Amino acid sequence: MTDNSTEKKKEIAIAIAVVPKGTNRQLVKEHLDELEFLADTAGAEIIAKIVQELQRKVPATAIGSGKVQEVKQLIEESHATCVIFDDDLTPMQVRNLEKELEVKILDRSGLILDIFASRARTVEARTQVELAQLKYMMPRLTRMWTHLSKQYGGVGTKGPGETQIETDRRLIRDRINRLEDKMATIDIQKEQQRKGRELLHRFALIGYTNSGKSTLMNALTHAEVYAENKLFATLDTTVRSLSLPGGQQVLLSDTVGFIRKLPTHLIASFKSTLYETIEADTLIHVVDISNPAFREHIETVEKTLSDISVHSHDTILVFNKIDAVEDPEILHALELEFPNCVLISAQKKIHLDALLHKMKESFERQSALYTVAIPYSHSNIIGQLYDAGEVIERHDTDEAIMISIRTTQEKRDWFRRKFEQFLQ
Ligand SMILES: Nc1nc2c(ncn2[C@@H]2O[C@H](COP(=O)(O)OP(=O)(O)OP(=O)(O)O)[C@@H](O)[C@H]2O)c(=O)[nH]1
Ligand SMILES: [Mg+2]
Repeated sequence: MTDNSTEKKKEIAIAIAVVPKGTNRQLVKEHLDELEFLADTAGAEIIAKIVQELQRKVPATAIGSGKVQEVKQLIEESHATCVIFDDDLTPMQVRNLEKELEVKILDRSGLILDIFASRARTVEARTQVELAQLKYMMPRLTRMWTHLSKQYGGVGTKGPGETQIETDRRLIRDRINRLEDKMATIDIQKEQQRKGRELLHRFALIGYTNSGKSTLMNALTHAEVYAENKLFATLDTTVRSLSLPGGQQVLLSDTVGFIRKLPTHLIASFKSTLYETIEADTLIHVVDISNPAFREHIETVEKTLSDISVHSHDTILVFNKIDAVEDPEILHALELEFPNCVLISAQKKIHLDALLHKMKESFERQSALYTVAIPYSHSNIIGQLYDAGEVIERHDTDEAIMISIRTTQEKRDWFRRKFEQFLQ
């Protein structure tokens, strides 16, 4: 797999955080460190991190005029080509700052979109990223920006009396419509692929970006999913089957990670990729405890889940990368604070058996035991029963084949419809 971001020439960038007066310094440092990691992933090197504490917001330029001059001087000294803000800027702020500083101005959302665009590999991911980019661009169109008609083909571009901006807006809207149609087709194809799998209990790996979801997926299923010490290594969903202790077949999915202030357009566009998460029976929330900001990461993941309407799933909290934590006291304290957590190392394959055991418990918690009597004349449906859940016992009598099966609540309706006449 090639990595586009490292092929690009390295940009030199200055990072800026604008925070209310009195904000916790450690927190600001963690946010700027994360911004640096994002910049690094996008191929830019941060040469200075600037914090501006403000009593009141500055609508025109985000930072005060004194700070603008300070940054301008720093740009001259360092030959920086870009300034990256940790918070989102308004289109007007970008325009004003670009005019003042004469370098590229990026905000956090723009940077994340850029990373997604350079890392998207499949048609689905590319379509979703482009959709998000266009929706992000729409309100940011300026008079200076007139290349669109060339980019998207100029058929019927200029209607009577239309300004260039209106034309560009219309072109973007047309493109958005086309991409949305394409996503609808992809969704239908995915639906087809899912057919036949819907009976299995589904576990979904979720968590902050770089927490180790793909490494864990590989350790549990030998899936060979791409894992790397970069943000957003994964932009697609991979599903693999897995046997729990006791032999129950279940599905495990690995998907895109979350981050603080994930642009809303991106979340909306990635609904299709996140389908496996939304529809999962059990979530496995992977947390990197070697990162000092892990508590904030947990909160961000929980908030993002609620944003995409994932509520009240059975969740297993997994603290990963215990091999990278030197003080065993920290691990002990975590176990006391989160009594239901599992402490693992996906990379070193430590305590994976404990995680599998928790997964089995979750499956059992959500399942119920049924007994079905299948007449010999219908023995051809027995295969489907084995797919529908865990067959606990099979007993052949003179009249029928008696099968005790454990299946999940979600499958119960399907199960009722299919086997009602045989249920005891
Ligand atoms: N020390 C240590 N490193 C780990 C462990 N698990 C994963 N990593 C490393 O953490 C980095 C990120 O791992 P991934 O599996 O790509 O993380 P992810 O959650 O899938 O990340 P995204 O797909 O980018 O959201 C890689 O460099 C892994 O080698 C672990 O148990 N211990
Ligand atoms: Mg991944």
